[in-house]
Amino acid sequence: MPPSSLRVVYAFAREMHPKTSDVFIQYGTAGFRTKANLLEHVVYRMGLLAVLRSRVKNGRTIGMMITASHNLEPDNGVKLIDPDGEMLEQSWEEIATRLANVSDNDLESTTGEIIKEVNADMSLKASVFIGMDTRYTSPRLAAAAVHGVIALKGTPKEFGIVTTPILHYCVKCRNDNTYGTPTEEGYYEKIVGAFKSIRQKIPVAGNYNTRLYVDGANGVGGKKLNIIRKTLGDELDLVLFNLGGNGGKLNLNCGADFVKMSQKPPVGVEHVPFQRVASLDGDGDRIVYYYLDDKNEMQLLDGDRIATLLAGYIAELLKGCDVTHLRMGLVQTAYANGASTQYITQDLKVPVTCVKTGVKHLHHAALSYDIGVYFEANGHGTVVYSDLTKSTVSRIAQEGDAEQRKSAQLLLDLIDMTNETVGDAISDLFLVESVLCARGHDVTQWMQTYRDLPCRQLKVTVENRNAISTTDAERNCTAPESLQCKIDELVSKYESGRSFVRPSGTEDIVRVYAEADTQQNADRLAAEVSQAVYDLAGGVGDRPTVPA
Ligand code: G16
Repeated sequence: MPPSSLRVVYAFAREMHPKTSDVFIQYGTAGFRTKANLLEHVVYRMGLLAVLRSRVKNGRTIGMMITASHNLEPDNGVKLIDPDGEMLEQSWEEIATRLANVSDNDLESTTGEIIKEVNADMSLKASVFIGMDTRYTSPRLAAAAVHGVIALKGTPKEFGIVTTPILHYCVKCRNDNTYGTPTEEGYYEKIVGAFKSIRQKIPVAGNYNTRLYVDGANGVGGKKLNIIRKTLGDELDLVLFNLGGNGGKLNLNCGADFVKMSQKPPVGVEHVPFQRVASLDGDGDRIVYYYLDDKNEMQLLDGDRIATLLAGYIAELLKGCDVTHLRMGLVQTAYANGASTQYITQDLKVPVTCVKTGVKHLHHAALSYDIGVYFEANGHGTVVYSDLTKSTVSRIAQEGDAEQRKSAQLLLDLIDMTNETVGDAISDLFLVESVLCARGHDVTQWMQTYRDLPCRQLKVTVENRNAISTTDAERNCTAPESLQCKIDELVSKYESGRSFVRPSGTEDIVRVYAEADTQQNADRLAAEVSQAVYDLAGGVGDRPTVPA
């Protein structure tokens, strides 16, 4: 492609997707995310970038997902997906930010500079898969993405409304056909097929009950589960709520983020005591479970709890296979409840790595294990298996003795049921249901494995959230200067106290986390640390108050 053809990059920008705002936008925890009306030029430019990325990867397919995931309806965003179905390589985030922020007049020349810098061979074909969530602003942004791809002579393929993990899966399959078929139907066949296969081997037993309530967050995940529900027999009885009808708003007072952050059940679900409920987020990449007890109090089974459930069962199956040379590890972030980390290391005897927030960080750390289980407490996570693990387990499934073969075949089903590319609420739901069924456990038995330390998360609005810097997997604050000292002083007043702060990469706020021996103390500590953030980092609006 001669440099003169880059003129079309400017033409599309000027005529169809002009940059109408000077607000600086940064590639965050999971792509660009802000008010939908500030994003059209950004998404168009990411269409350009996706083509360059595809060419740098020798024409392998790249993904673009239009979504703001857990954020409320007025926001939107774009996540870029690399050829193996992972999040965009971090070294490209700076390039993405640069391209998103140049003026329309400089867009053509900046594109030319980036082509040289990344050494993109413009004569190669380029392929980009584009998906979107259910937001009313998504079709317009998806169209901008398509224009970006066309402007650099790439080939877009639109998947319409899909969950983020379905698009990750399709990208991976398009580039590696041993992983599956790159279609939504191919995804259902693999994940649901593996679930049906495992359920033929493990009949319902003990206290496990096949009924599962699901809060769909009024987003895409619930809609896809409604399709799956019709293909299920008596393996699982899905009762779906918050599917987007009856005026329900996306992620508003419902969904995984709401349930985890507010520690309250969602609206829109008809609760029955001790009934397991799974809550998804807006684009179907997170899941948490909960139930209401006989006092109508919510008991939360979050990402930490799912990670421990899966790791414990996988360890059991590995033992059944008589395999000792495969290393399993668990990856968490600073948000992991201290009690879960203690349970994993001391009871499960599985090593734990702590990394910065963002599945991109967890995913990479998990790849260093033969079996890497990674989950954020907010319910975002999956399991990755090395080639050695897959070949070892496949061999035992064929050649082992009867007991070994049984464990290996169950593990092969679990591997097939797992979307290894990214955290996936639907895949995780089937994994959890399989393990609970295999154990014959109800939610209370699942809950009994360890007792969470009471915790609280709060949000503080400040003038510039990037005034907060952190280190040590976000557990220590390095700026503003005096903030960490203040946090240490506050924490020292509480039994089992722990607290940290960090700027969100998806919302314009600072997140505050605190845990302590009682809920009252966790709530007080979180509020006191919030006040410190407000005072020392330029809080705006009302100063947070500390509960009496
Ligand atoms: C995204 C990321 C997650 C992260 C979450 C919150 O989730 O993929 O890894 O935990 O944002 O990030 P932050 O605390 O920086 O706002 P999602 O489900 O919103 O795409």
